[in-house]
Amino acid sequence: MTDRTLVLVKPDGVARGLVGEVVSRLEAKGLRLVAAELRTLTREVAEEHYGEHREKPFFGSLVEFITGGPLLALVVEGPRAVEAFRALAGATDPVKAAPGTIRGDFALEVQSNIVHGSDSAESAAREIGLFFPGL
Ligand code: IDP
Repeated sequence: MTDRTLVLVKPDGVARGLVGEVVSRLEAKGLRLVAAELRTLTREVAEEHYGEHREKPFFGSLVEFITGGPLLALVVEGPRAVEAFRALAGATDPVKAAPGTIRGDFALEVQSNIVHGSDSAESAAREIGLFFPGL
C-alpha cells in the first residue's frame, strides 16, 4: 500500500541550504519524490494551509514566517509515508526532537523548525490538493 504526504522545506531550511540534506534523508529512507516545486507562498495559501491554527497566538507570526521566502514543496510516496516522514522530521519543538531527526539535528526554535510533514492521511490529501491541484 503506497501513501502520499506533503513535505515542505520551510523558508528557514531553504535559506540555510538544507534542501539537499532533507531530500537526501527522505530518499535514503526509501520515500520517492512525486512532485517538487520551489515557490513563495501567498498569504491566502499560507492561511489555508495552517487553517487549524487560526486561533492560536502564533498564527500571525507563523504566516509571516512561512511566506517570508521561497520554500520547497514536495509530494513524496511510500508505505506509511505520513508516519515515515514525521519520524524523520522529529518533534515539533526542535529542542525536544531526538538527535538524528531533521529538527533534532538542525533547529532550536519551534517556529523555525525546517520542515513540515502532513499529520494524517486526511491532512495529506487536503494539503496535496492545496499545493498541487490536479496531482
Ligand atoms: P507540526 O509542524 O509538527 O505538525 P503543529 O503543531 O501543526 O506542528 O504546528 C505547525 C507549525 O507551527 C510548527 O511546525 C511550527 O513551525 C509552528 N508552531 C507550532 N507551535 C508553535 C509555537 O508555540 N510558537 C511558534 N510557532 C509554533
